[in-house]
Amino acid sequence: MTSKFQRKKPQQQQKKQWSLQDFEIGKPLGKGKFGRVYLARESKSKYIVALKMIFKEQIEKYRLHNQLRREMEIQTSLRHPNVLRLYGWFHDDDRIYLILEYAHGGELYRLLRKTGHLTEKHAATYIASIAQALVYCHEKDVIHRDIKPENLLLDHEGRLKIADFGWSVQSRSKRHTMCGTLDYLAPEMVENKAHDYAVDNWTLGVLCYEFLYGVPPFEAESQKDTFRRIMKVDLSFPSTPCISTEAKNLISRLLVKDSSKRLSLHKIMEHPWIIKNANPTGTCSE
Ligand code: AK5
Repeated sequence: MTSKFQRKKPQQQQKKQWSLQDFEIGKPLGKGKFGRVYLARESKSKYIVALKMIFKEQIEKYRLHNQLRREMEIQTSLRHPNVLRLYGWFHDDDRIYLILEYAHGGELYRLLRKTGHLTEKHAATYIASIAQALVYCHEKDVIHRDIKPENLLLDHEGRLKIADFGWSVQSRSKRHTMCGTLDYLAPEMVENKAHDYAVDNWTLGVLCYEFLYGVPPFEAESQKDTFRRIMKVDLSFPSTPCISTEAKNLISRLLVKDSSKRLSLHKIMEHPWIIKNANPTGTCSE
C-alpha cells in the first residue's frame, strides 16, 4: 500500500536532482557535436565542472533519445583516471545538461598543433594511458570507436582523459556501423565489414604515429586516396623527426590489416618502447 508518508527508495534519496539553478556558468570551453560546453561551478560546493548543454530539438531531429539514454547509463558508471567522468545529467524543457569533469589542460589536439609533434616520453605516456583506459572500457563491453586527438583532453597535471563517448557502443557482438573521420578508421571499418574491439588497437597505432610525426599516417588529398592507403596499409616513416626503432616497431605491430594479428592492449603496455618511455603515473609535465 502506498501512503503519503511512505519513504522513498534509498536510491532515489541519495541521487540529487540537479538543475541549472545549482550552477554558476562561466566561459565557453568549446562547441561539440550537439551542443556547447561551459566552465561551471556548483554554487554550494564551489566544485568546478564542465557543463554540456544539448538541445533536445537536435536529439529529436536525429532520433537519438535511446542512444543518449543508453550513453548516459554507461557513462555515469565508468570510473577510470584516464576516462573523463560524467557526474550526472538533468534536463529542462528544451535542453539536456551533462555534468562533466573539467579538464584544465584542454585539448591534446591543441598541444599537438602548437608543438607540431610530441616527445617520445609524452607520446608513450599518452599511448599507455589510452591503452589502460581501453582495457577498462573493453572489460565493461564499451567500444569507443572515436578516439582521435580532438576527443582527448588533459587535466591540470597533464594526465590524459578520453573525453567523448558520444558514439561508443556497448556490445558483445561484432558491429556493422560506419562513422567517424576516415583517417583514424581501421580497414574493416572503412570497408564496413563486421568489426570488434581490435578497431581501437588500430586507432592507437594511428595516434602513436600522429603524436610522433604530427600527421596521421594515411593522410591524403582526398577521402578516396586515404581509403586506398588504409586498405593497402600504405605505411612509411619520414626521416625527420628522428624516431626510435622501438616506436616504429610498435606502430607497425598495430597497423596490421588482419585485426586478429594486431598487438593486444596488454602487449602494448608491455612493449619495450612503452616500458622505456612511459611515465607510470600518467602525468606529463615539461
Ligand atoms: C551526446 C548526444 C547523443 C551521446 C552524447 C558524453 C560523454 O564525456 C555526449 C558526451 C562528453 C560528451 C571538459 C574541458 C570539455 C573540455 C564532452 C566536453 C567533452 Br574542452 N576542458 N573539460 N570537457 S569538452 O562533450 N564529453 C562525454 C565523458 O555528448 N554524448 C549521444
